[in-house]
Amino acid sequence: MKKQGLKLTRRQFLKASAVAAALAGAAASPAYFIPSSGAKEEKNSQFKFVRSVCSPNCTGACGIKAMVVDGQIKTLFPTDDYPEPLYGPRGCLRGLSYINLIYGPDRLKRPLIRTGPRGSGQFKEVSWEEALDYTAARLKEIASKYGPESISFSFQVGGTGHVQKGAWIALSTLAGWTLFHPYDKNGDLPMFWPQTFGVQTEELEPLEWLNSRYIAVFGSNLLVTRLVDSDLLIQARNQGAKLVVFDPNYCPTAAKADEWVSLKPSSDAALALGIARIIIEEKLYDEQFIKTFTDLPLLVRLDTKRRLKAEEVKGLDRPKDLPPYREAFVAYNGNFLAVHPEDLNLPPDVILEGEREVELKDGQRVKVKPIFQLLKEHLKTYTLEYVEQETGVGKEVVQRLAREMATIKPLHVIYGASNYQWYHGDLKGRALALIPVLTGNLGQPGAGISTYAGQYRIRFNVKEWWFPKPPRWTPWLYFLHGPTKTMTAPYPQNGFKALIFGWGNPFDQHNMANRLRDMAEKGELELIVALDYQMTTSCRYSDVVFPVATWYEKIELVTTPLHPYMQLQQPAIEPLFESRSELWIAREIAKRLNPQFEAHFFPGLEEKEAAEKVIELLLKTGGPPVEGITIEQLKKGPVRLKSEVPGNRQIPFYEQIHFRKPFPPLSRPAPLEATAKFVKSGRIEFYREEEGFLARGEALPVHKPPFEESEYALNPGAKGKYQFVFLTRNSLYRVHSTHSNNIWMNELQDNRPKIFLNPEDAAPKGIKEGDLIEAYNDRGRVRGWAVLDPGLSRKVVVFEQGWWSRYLQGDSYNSLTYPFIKPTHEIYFVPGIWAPNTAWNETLCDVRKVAEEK
Ligand SMILES: Nc1nc2c(c(=O)[nH]1)N[C@H]1C(S)=C(S)[C@@H](COP(=O)(O)OP(=O)(O)OC[C@H]3O[C@@H](n4cnc5c(=O)[nH]c(N)nc54)[C@H](O)[C@@H]3O)O[C@H]1N2
Ligand SMILES: Nc1nc2c(c(=O)[nH]1)N[C@H]1C(S)=C(S)[C@@H](COP(=O)(O)OP(=O)(O)OC[C@H]3O[C@@H](n4cnc5c(=O)[nH]c(N)nc54)[C@H](O)[C@@H]3O)O[C@H]1N2
Ligand code: SF4
Ligand SMILES: [Mo]
Repeated sequence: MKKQGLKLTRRQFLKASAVAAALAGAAASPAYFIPSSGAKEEKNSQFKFVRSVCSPNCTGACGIKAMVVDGQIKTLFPTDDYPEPLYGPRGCLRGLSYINLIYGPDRLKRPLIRTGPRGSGQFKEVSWEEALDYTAARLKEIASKYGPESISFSFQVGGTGHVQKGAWIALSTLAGWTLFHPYDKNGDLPMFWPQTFGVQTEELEPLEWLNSRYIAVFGSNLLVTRLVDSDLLIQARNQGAKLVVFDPNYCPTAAKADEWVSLKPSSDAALALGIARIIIEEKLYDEQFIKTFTDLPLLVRLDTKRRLKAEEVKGLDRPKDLPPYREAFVAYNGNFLAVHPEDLNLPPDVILEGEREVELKDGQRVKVKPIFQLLKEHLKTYTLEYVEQETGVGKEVVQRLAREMATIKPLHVIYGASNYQWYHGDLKGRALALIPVLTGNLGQPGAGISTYAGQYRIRFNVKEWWFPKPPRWTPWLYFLHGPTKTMTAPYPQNGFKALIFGWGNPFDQHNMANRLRDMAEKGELELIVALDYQMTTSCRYSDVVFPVATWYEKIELVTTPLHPYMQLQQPAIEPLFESRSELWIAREIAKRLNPQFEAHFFPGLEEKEAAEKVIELLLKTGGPPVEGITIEQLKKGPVRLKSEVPGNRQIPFYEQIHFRKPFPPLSRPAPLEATAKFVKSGRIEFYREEEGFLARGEALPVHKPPFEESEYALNPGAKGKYQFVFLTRNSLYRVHSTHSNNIWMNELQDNRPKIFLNPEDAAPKGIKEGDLIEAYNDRGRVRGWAVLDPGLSRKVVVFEQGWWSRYLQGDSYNSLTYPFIKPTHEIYFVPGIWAPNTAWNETLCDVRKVAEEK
């Protein structure tokens, strides 16, 4: 096994040089389809540049120009045509070497049907007719046996694929299949957002970083994961903003900061609550701001721990005009006042502190306190001593940072994905949100809290194309874990029997505890269908593989949360071999399932024309953000989406803060009714009174150490046995598993997966730099070559996620992880907005040296 791994490495090197030579025009490698001659030599050739967009699951969404000669892409260039030049030039080495994937040896050529066991990679090539007929017949059979909801469709990040992904979402709704939302599946859903602000996620656009004076980054490696925009972070710093990075590890972003604060893994909530205590005790908070925009003045009954409602109080009533998702609570300014949830103007003399007694309608008298008072009492625990003990950050440092953050404005808090991909990631976020909110840093240029993860965001109305029928969603974690007693999402009566996936590689990226492989190998899933352009690990586990067109071979409409532009992917070349667009494949399946379904997909039109029709439809029905945008404009270059902020800037909660609109703003595609119930008071809420929160002592943000409610609860034996955190951060050389097989990227990494650990942890285990080692636990293992990094936190093992299993001798790095479900994530269910979020880093392991076969 190990020997093979090394041989593969050597082959990779040979291939790398062959292809580098081929690209230089010297020789052609049989495995690659790239043309052999360079552009200059082709005197009579057809030569053009086509502007398109790089669209992996990376928030860059970089405009890329393809140089095409005689129908073949020779080079990909970064673009520099953004109306705001600071957003350009865009493009990184991954995106620019995508050519290695388009023409690479893993490129799928023709539809495939499996012949060997699942995972064996044994397939026969078939015609489209055969593949489509076979798939449709199997789908019909499964739907009639178990119900259509037992068929599931998993896609990725809607924002980069309104047209093609939309086609499969639409087909799923027409056929009655279950959809998995990518955002919680990826672990990218920061659950503190709906819990505190009632929204899916909000973030400042990077141009706003230049307006900040203080940027506090909690576990977000922007220099790697927001590479093309990270120059703006450096520019902000050069203009005088203070950049502080809180990270257990000395990451590249920490290296560029004014200050790196090393804290223990998953201790951010203790730190944030310690800072909040100082802000409150030293009266550094913005009193008017918190009275207007937060729930802190609202009263809580000490007997029930619930907020006091106007209709309970003698002499007060629920206002007549309230929508059902709103609630009028009570505040006190000498009198008890009903607080209208849609009117943010409270009298300025409302009282934030103290305890009172109130008479209820039934004559009962109960004690009440403002949430601010409860918070102040609660924070007393977070003394400098306690914070130092929990986080490892010195008392003086905490005190100084708290005062800086409270007084230097605008303050921007960035809370990264690896940091909330923990079981208590929501608590950390609720605690961190206190810092900008207490200090009134919200809704202003350069101020706020942002998360920057994934491509989840739907920025305009997509209903007409995506949802011809109401969709049926279930969180992905239930697919792996099975239903729970506390779940509020629908679950198919007969379980899941089929999985169709596209735009993702779930068998590497999501097969937590090898559950997905088990489901495939044991036949629990009767049908697995893949849509991809290359033979990934997941395709190998599939029964049918549909070869699709790459980003440079089809039309697509793209937006990203990271910059506010809408862009077009425009085809530079014809789809290679027999690959087709997903829209075409969806239409062919639709036709075979039920001829009436086909009508939704512009039958009779060529795939490109149909895609353009879809874009016209989306622009026509997309609502205010896309008003006036035309496809002709988009063909020329990026167009800024509209918003109610001056200059159409992306400044979260601008309308709430400046026009006093109630919270929350809309989180598309969910209607307001679905999300407004998260913050019934119409305000930012730090107090949660649902039973699930009360029962766990999480009514207010609290610090809880990792593993107690997850790993140790599941497997008490893990305590003591596994003492290392298995941290799977993102790699510079890949976008998740995309570019895992890009020979240029792999050459830059010595073709070797790495496991990083602190030299002091390595020494007692006899591990030296470059040794082959493995991280393991009761569920699985992953191997890599040791890198001893003194900048890493002690008792942490870092593995950069995304390697295909074939580079790991068949193991999956995700075999160590487990689909823990936090019950507070199940209190409501709104797909991708309030749903159980995956917590990759809530994983313990040990590490050991393994013998390397020569
Ligand atoms: N190059 C590249 N860029 C990408 C991606 C990619 O795969 N490759 N993926 C994109 C996507 S979809 C996502 S979701 C984002 C994710 O991007 P990020 O949010 O930047 O996530 P990570 O790189 O996983 O981790 C960021 C940092 O969190 C730190 N960290 C881990 N645990 C803790 C903790 O408990 N406390 C603190 N304070 N820090 C902690 C880690 O040490 C690491 O330095 O990146 C996007 N950009
Ligand atoms: N342990 C651990 N696991 C993780 C993470 C972690 O930090 N730790 N990170 C998680 C996160 S944040 C994310 S976002 C996920 C990402 O995981 P995935 O969403 O699975 O992302 P990729 O691995 O990049 O897979 C994308 C696949 O889509 C294919 N593809 C690209 N373009 C197209 C197209 O136009 N059409 C079709 N049909 N296919 C296309 C690519 O070839 C590739 O195989 O991974 C998650 N998994
Ligand atoms: S991989 Fe991401 S950052 Fe790189 S070019 Fe593509 S979209 Fe841009
Ligand atoms: Mo992500």
